[in-house]
Formats: sequence, C-alpha cells, structure tokens
Amino acid sequence: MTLLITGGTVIGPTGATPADVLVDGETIAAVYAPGTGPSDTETLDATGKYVIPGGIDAHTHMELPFGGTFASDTFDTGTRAAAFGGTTTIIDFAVQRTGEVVQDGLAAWHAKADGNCHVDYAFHMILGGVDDDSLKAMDQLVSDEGITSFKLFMAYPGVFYSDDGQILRAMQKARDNGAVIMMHAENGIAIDVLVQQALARGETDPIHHGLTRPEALEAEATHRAIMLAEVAQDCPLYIVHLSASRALAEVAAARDAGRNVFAETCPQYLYLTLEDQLGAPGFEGAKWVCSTPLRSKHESHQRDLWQGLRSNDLAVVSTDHCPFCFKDQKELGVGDFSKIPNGIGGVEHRVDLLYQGVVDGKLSLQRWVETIATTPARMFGLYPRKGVIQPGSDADIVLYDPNGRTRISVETHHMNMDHSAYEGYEIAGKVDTVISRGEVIVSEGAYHGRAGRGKYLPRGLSTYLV
Ligand code: DUC
Ligand code: ZN
Ligand code: ZN
Ligand code: ZN
Repeated sequence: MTLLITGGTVIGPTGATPADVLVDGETIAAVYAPGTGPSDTETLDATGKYVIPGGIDAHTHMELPFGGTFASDTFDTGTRAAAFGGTTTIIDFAVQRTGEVVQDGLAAWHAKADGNCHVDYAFHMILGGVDDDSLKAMDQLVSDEGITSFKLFMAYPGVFYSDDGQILRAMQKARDNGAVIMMHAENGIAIDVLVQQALARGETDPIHHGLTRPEALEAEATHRAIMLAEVAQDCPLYIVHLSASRALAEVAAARDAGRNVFAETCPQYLYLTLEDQLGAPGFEGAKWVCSTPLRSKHESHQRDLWQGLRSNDLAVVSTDHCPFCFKDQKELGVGDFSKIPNGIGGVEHRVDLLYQGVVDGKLSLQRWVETIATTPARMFGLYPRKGVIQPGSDADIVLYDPNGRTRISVETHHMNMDHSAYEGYEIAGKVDTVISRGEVIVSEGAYHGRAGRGKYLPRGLSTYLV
C-alpha cells in the first residue's frame, strides 16, 4: 500500500521544507517537491502541519522494579501512551539484578516486552554489577543482541551501584567494543549520609528527597564520570537525566575539549521545580519525587538547560518515564521520604512539551526534531532507519499541528497513572496523526494500533561519536 502525505512542511536536519512524502509499505519511498508526487495513490492531507520523524524516547522504564513496587506502566500501556504523544520508538532499560547473569536479565525484559508493544522498542542494559562475567556479557550483547549501550549507577548504593573501579573496567570494555556508557551521575554514598541525617532530624516529608540530593553531588559525580572516561581512553559517555547548571558545565567543558561526552535532559527539569513540590499539600509532593531531583526555580538551572539544548551540550531529550501511582505506590513513603518510589511519568508528553519550547522562542524547529528524534537515533545506533524523513527510512511520521492545543491532565492522558506531574499544563500545538512503519496508529485522537505490532530493534553502534 502506498500513501502520499501532501501539503505539509517537513522538519529535518536542513530546516523546514514544504514537501510531499510517499510511504510505501513500512518505509518512506520518496520525498517530493510539493505537488510533484504520484497522482494515483491514496493521500493524507498535511496542509498547515509539520511533518516530523516519529519521536524516539531513549530513556523509559516500563515495569521497573523499584523500592518494593513496579513502575505502573506495562510495555502495553506505556507504548500506547507513547504513541498518543507522537513517540514511535522507545529504548527501555533491561536490568541485570546484582548477582544475576546479564543475559538472564535481558531475557526477563524481552519476556515483559515481546508481543506487548504498540510501537518499536529497543533496550539498553543496566549492569547491576561489573565483574569478569558481566564484562564478557557486554561483548556478547554488542555483537549478538543489538544492545550497544550500558547504564551504570553512581547513585543507589546497595541496589544498582557501581564503584569507581567497576565503572572504569566497564568503560575500558566499552572503549574496546564500541558501546556507549550511560551514567546516572549522583554521588550516592554522600547522598545516603544526608538522607540518614535528615531522617534522624525527623525530616520525613517528600521535599527532603530533593534537599538531600544537592546539585553539587550531581556535578561532582558528572565530573568524576568524565574523568574516568578520559582514563578509559575517551570511552563514549552519555550522562542521563542531567538536571543542573554545574553538571552541565562539566559536560560542556569536556565537549569543548573534543571529548565523546554527551548528555540528555528531561522535560521535568525544563518545566518543573522543587517549588512545585514545596507548594503541594500534605504528602502530595511525592508526585514530583524523581532522581536526579527537581531543582529550585531560584537558581539558573532551567535557563541553562534550555541554553544547553541550543548549544548541543545537551544532545537529547528523553523522559526517564518511570510512573508510579500516588495511591499505594508513592504512598509507600509516607513517614519516610526515602521510601517514595523515584520517578515521574511523561512518555506521552515529551514531543508536546518540547514543542512549547519552540513556541516560547527557546528552541528552533530543527533543534526540536533533533533533540526528540534524530540525535537519539544517531546516538544509539538506530539511524537512518529511525529519526529522519528520507527515502529508505522506516515510515515513522508524526503530523504536528501548530494551530492545535494540548491540555495535559490525568483525565485525558493514556499512561497508567492516577495523577499527572504536569496537571493543567497547556501547549500551543498538538499531535495530529501518528504513523508507525507505514500504519496510521493515531489520528485525531482516535487509536488504531494494537499491542504486539511494535517490533524489537537490535541496534548498531553509535554513529554520533567524534
Ligand atoms: N530515577 C528515577 O527517578 N527513577 C528510576 C531510576 C532513576 O534513576
Ligand atoms: Zn537514573
Ligand atoms: Zn520538612
Ligand atoms: Zn532512568
């Protein structure tokens, strides 16, 4: 089946270009000057709309076990919500639990996802420990499983944590096999001291989550990760969920030095603040508990993060989608903020929230598309199959209506969450139509996809390295 998307403006690496896009089966067959495509095919009118590559959310946690519970979106509910929001690929994190065989952890994540996804999906691998066996497994995952990125934690001692020696060994391995090391950069040992001291003082409510994770300890860990990667002969390093100015300055300095150091931020750090949490009544501040934490509006973080997106010191926007319901999940931390499961759900809202940055004059259309689709594809070995509108690429296409409006609310979202961290936010734009591998799965708010249509994407090595 062929479909000609007519009258729209294609946004890509070279800017905004009026063009018609021909889809043939699951892929893009051709891009034509307006009105010059074939006339004997079904058409989809995109007049007045932006035609962009489907969003790629390179950081999600469907069903993540955390603090005695599980992230509340399954691969079914979470990828369906992603589709509604214009995201047609997710890269989730398979987890090796400490002491477990890496490949067994991966198999467990395939079992959760396979046959349940509405959009295409891939995995990074979280290493729950670095030893001879897991180092060997890294090679096997890169060569046989299409997994070319590994996440380590400088936070969460006793759970996912790796010490500096383990980190260095994993970085040396990645340097040799071409993988990217993704880092949760917070000094978890120091954070745990602050947490215990706060609890001993009787400071138990949700705001103390953020107050015991100061940005100095994100900056310190970011610096340390960058230095360790240098010692590992410029192992590619990608800092996840960067939230604060001084951590960003560390990344910018490394990039100025020509290093393979990259970072993502997330919509919550661009829009939400510690004060949102402070202003919430009772225990409701728990809705905004995530790590890295939200930062204060009285500091320069949000301004600097937007600037980092413009300068490419922040290359990617992902969500770190890790939803927990307030009732019975966030509530596990009543009386002890350290027991609140960490995470904010947002997989459905990333494309819209970043488009609001375009409306607000903080991002160009081109940077919008780069940060939500093109760069994640290149960074994580999915390009040019994903992340661009050009012949031969998968027909993952979103028609975005700059004259539409989106209001975010728990009443209308599709994520499996009983609240929204962005309740009442309004965006001056709207996802109109979502096409995944040639199939229209969302149009005018109606859903036409189904669980199981999403395919696993084995990934190649990053094509973003210098
Ligand atoms: N941060 C979160 O907020 N949730 C899951 C794990 C993480 O690092
Ligand atoms: Zn993390
Ligand atoms: Zn308090
Ligand atoms: Zn995460």
